[in-house]
Amino acid sequence: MTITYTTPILRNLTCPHCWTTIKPEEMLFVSEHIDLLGDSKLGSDQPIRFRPTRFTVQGEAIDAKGFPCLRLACPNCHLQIPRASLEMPAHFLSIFGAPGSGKSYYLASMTWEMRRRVGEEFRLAFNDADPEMNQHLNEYEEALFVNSRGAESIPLGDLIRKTETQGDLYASVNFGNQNVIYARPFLFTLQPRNDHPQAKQAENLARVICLYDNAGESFQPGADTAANPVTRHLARSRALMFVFDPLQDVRFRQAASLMDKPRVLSRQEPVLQEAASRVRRYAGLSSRGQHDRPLIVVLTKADQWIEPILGGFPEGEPLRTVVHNERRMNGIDLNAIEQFSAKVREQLLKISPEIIAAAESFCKEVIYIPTSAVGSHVVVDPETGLDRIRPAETAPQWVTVPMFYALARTTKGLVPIVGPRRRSL
Ligand SMILES: Nc1nc2c(ncn2[C@@H]2O[C@H](COP(=O)(O)OP(=O)(O)O)[C@@H](O)[C@H]2O)c(=O)[nH]1
Ligand SMILES: [Mg+2]
Ligand SMILES: [Zn+2]
Repeated sequence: MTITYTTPILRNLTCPHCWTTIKPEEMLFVSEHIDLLGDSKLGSDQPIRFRPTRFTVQGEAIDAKGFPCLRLACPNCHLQIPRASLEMPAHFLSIFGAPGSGKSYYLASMTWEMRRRVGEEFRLAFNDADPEMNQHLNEYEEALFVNSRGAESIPLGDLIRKTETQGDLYASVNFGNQNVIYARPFLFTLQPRNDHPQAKQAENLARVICLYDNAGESFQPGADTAANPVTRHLARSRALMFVFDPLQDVRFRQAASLMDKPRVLSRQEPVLQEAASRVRRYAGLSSRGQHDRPLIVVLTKADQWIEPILGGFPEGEPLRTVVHNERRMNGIDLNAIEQFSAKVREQLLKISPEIIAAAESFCKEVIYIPTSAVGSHVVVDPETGLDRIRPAETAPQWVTVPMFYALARTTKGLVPIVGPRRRSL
């Protein structure tokens, strides 16, 4: 008997953990009965993965102890794959940057804002593909935005714990003679709602968005190996997001008069150069070849530097109202984003030109977008010099702009674009 699914399924899918191409009929199921622990690849505490031979009338697989099973797993790495991956193609987006540059805060803030806003503003549905798999990100979002200590002033750095190179964000798979560590993706479904202008095309436009939050250390030279392919998603990504923290650059701190704050300084262009060399290697480009996917340089922590450097964010977000079926919705104004990017680039060129050189020799198209994951209510503790915030006052700035820019450039029809349309990549 073959597996029957109720909704249309893809002919092939890509595992978001190990990137193997899988046919739906090759998928494994995850046992549900409590006695069926001890998977050959994942270890003694994980339920056994199996290829089903018996099904319930509803099409659920039946495990060796007679329990119905719904959870799916990859036949190669045995890691869990959400059911939505059978119905919607994967859309990979990588986020990378130096340690402490603000990747985890950015990611949490961006997904929180996406959940809150895309429904009414863009008539899209953005949901966890599998809440269990996104648990860590959900915890980050809660810590930043629905913290039970909302009214208390908390050191900013205490809200989200540092991303570990080992542990919960990574999965270890035993392939007999080799253990391989994979970065766990965060997976979301993004699909047009019934009132979206392209609702009829919903089946073709829907995507499983796969986001990766790597520990910065994984981007240090030599940290990606066959046993530790934690950054291979870069070459699969439709758009790359390089998180650049201006506060780690001493010249930026000088220019923004932030010299008296406690500081972690680091050079960040080596991360970008390392990412470029890995992408070239995985994508088979020559050592000087340019990648043809958009590179979005996300400048984080703008709450601290945007006033002195750029005089603040532009008035309003780069969105414009469009009318569909007599109701207003938002379209994305690519020109406004590109104009502001040109302003940012101009300053960056004066202050840290090597970031621009590294970015622009890597990708043909580079865009620079400042963001703040927490907004402008950050206050400096006069005793310690550390930033503090009341979680109830967090108000992200421009965090969805990089994501909408990426979606507008890499998908067709999901987000309305106002102004001249460009080739999608
Ligand atoms: N002022 C300010 N600080 C931030 C912001 N985002 C992150 N940070 C600080 O930067 C630190 C490192 O951020 P994190 O996201 O953990 O960095 P990662 O190592 O790149 O994941 C945090 O502990 C925060 O203190 C922001 O938007 N504004
Ligand atoms: Mg992190
Ligand atoms: Zn896999």
